[in-house]
Amino acid sequence: MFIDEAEVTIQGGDGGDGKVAFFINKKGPCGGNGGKGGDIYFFTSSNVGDLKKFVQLSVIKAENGRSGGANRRFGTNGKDLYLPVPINTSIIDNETDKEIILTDKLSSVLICRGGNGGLGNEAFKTSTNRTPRTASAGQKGKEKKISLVLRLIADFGLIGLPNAGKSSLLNKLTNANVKTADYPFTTLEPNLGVFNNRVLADIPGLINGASTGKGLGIKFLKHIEKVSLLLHCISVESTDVEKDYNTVIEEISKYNQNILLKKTVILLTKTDLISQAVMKEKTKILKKLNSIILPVSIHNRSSLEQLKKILNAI
Ligand SMILES: Nc1nc2c(ncn2[C@@H]2O[C@H](COP(=O)(O)OP(=O)(O)OP(=O)(O)O)[C@@H](O)[C@H]2O)c(=O)[nH]1
Ligand SMILES: [Mg+2]
Repeated sequence: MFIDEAEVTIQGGDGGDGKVAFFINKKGPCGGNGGKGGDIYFFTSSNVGDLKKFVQLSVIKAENGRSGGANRRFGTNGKDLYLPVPINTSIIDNETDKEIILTDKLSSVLICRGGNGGLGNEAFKTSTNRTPRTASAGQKGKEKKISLVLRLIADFGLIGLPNAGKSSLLNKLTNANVKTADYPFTTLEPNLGVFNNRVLADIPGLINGASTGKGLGIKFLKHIEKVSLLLHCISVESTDVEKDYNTVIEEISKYNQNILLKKTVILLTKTDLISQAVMKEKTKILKKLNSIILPVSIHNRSSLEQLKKILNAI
């Protein structure tokens, strides 16, 4: 299953304790400091497709620093932990709500610090206390509860009601081969395909009430937040194309109004099922809602070529 959200507790490594020790002959203190606990970094990797790994692990901890030793031996530092996530993963601190998005520009970031090592007794030596029996304990590593949210990196996003023909278009335009079928909610998870080196995302259909969790809800809308073009699919089978359009727009606006500022093409889909006259009538209605309307059918090659032209021009 494709996992695009995860919650996890991360812990920096604990610092190692300082050591109490004395030179055998010379009597003076020689306890070394403890090593620093490992830090936790996140970095982006194109080899990681989703956040599955983080759902399986509820706590991730970096290595602890080692304790200091006698003869001024410092404890080894705990190894830093580098955790790979897909590009465009947001890391949200659940306590402060602070969010960092790991894009391809910000590729690695320190999220959780390990604790400092404690001081060995040599560090406590003063002119008045030449044989201190004190050492300090290593600091605990920081602990954070974080949410990871993956926002897929797509250039184009297919949206629309269930059964509008979104996945069929994805298959026709790209190398994808996803399931399409004559019933709503065939697509349960986002699908991606590549068209001329750019990524087209197909997300599950939205219905009235999606913003309150109806159908599959609006949780997949995060994946189209970054697209540069929306392809809003409306089937010619609809008896009220304007209503279909408004249903989808309303649900999106309840999630994030900024998505609606994106350049949009309305695709009037499955045009092979109706006459030219009916198609013109429906196109006219949609013209009032958006400047670009393109009638398409997966069985009409020239309509698909026109769509490709539009994508290439973005
Ligand atoms: N005649 C005709 N049928 C089409 C066309 N495009 C899609 N269909 C059919 O319409 C049905 C729904 O297509 P899908 O691509 O699964 O629709 P979807 O929008 O992805 O649906 P959900 O995943 O449920 O949201 C399938 O039976 C397709 O074969 C088209 O251009 N012409
Ligand atoms: Mg689909």
